Amino acid sequence: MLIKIAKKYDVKESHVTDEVLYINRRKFVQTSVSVAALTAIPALTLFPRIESAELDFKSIKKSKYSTDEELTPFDDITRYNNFYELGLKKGDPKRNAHHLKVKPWSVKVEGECKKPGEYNLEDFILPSKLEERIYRLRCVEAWSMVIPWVGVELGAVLKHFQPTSKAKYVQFFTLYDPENLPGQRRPVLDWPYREGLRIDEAMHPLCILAVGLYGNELPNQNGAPLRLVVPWKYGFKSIKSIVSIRFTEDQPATSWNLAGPREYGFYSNVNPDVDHPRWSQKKERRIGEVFKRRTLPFNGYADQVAGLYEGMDLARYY
Ligand SMILES: Nc1nc2c(c(=O)[nH]1)N[C@H]1C(S)=C(S)[C@@H](COP(=O)(O)O)O[C@H]1N2
Ligand SMILES: [Mo]
Repeated sequence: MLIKIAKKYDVKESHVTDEVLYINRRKFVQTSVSVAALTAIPALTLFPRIESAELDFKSIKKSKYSTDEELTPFDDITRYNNFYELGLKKGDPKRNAHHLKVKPWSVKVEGECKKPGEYNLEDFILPSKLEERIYRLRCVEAWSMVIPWVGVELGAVLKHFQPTSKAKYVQFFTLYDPENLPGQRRPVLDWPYREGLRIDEAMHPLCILAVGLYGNELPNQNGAPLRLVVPWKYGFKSIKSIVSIRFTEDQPATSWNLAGPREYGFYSNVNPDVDHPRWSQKKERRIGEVFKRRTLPFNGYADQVAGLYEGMDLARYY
């Protein structure tokens, strides 16, 4: 029997991406619940301030790790999103952005570390450390963008919490708030959304915790007030709206791996040689462009990160 729920957020199957459709079909079976341009803008002050934490954005440094590729326009970055807590269609997160309450916000730090506790953003996001990092983001759905993030190096933040020698991995969780977040009222994924990295991946200087983009605070739909950005992995590793960080000895569970273990591994490095079981990863469409481009190993960051995986069979550890 099919039961209709949450009518307001019902989606037609034709509106959702292949991958969600497929995952959802399995969920139907399991639960018997029907689920159904501007160019780069120079004047940063054009953008409305979106209130989150009280962070000072006055002195953002440029990073040597930035790409010099053409930026994806602000409008595309903020209205073409994946944030299933706010809906499954690409336009839903912007439309539902107001359902995410980002004030007040704190982050719980737990597990294998010497400084666990409940922190405010201001406790570990130091304004003097804020950098602009222009990174490619490559979604597993084979589209990509170039995004000017504002953030701090993840490794520096993690060191602040003093991980012990048992901390081999770090896991991140998005907030769980089904009363406010429409997407969490359905079993699309195992909520809350969670992700993880091996500790040496997390400590790599390319990993950042982003608090802004285009020189201003993060819009809610992009994961305000705090999100991970791991540029050499598929977009889904870059978990949004983080409320907890847990250091673990064992490899932690990740939402997409739980949802489809054959399709989404723990590592999820951008790898044109390992197809997703249902589509190729050889090419990608840069949002705003007509012709597809070749996808580069590690999303073009191979020189910096390939060493992390020396001796590993990346077809097995996908
Ligand atoms: N909490 C949470 N984080 C998430 C997601 C999500 O659905 N929920 N989607 C992921 C996916 S699939 C991608 S491609 C990126 C998209 O980031 P953007 O919308 O800022 O471009 O966020 C990732 N982080
Ligand atoms: Mo994605």
